[in-house]
Amino acid sequence: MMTNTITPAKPYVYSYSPATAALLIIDMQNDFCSSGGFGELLGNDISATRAIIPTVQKVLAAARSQGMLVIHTREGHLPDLSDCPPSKLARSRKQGAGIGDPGPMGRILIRGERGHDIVPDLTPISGEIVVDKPGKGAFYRTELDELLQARGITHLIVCGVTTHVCVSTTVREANDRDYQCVVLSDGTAAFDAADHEAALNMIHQQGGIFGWVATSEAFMQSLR
Ligand code: TIU
Repeated sequence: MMTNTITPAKPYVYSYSPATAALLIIDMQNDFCSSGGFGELLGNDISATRAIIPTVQKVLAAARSQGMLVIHTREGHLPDLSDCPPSKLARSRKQGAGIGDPGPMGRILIRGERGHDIVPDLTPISGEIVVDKPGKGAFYRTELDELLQARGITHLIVCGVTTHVCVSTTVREANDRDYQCVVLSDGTAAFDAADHEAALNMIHQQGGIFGWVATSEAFMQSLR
């Protein structure tokens, strides 16, 4: 099997085979990247999450051109809120962005609403997988682990938002399940740059305690 290497990477070179790797794009949906979505209603400036869309688009095109498995995730809840933890619901309401309440993008953080859609530039195509998740992590109450195992996937190239919330939670969950993750530093974003930097440091510190960090360019170079 072909071995590709991403270098530079922190804490050191990342090796993977495209046949057993997947591009995992976390929550690049209107609720976190567009005006009027959940992220903005929570009180955040969404310019940083919007700004990575062209970079993720390039990474996605590179992965597609190599036939790499692509998985998109979306955070959201069922219309009847039966999958929303009461404390998450209560905190969202207290913050003025009540999950399920009407908003500029439809009902906030609800499956099927416009806010829940992946941004137009990154719309999934046929053959790509979309995992809908009620939590911050992509493994909790989803089929992600089973579908990765069924395809023999061992390595995850991770993009998306937000670095310190859903990206970090997912990478931590993946690490405990023995998936080797590399997070793309310019293919991920948080609303606040300090949170983004801190989250990346927490991934690659201590010899890669949760995984690796590299740039999108280094990843795309590894595919050539
Ligand atoms: N996708 C994701 O990260 N969900 C969040 O709620 N992120 C925040 O930073 N709030």
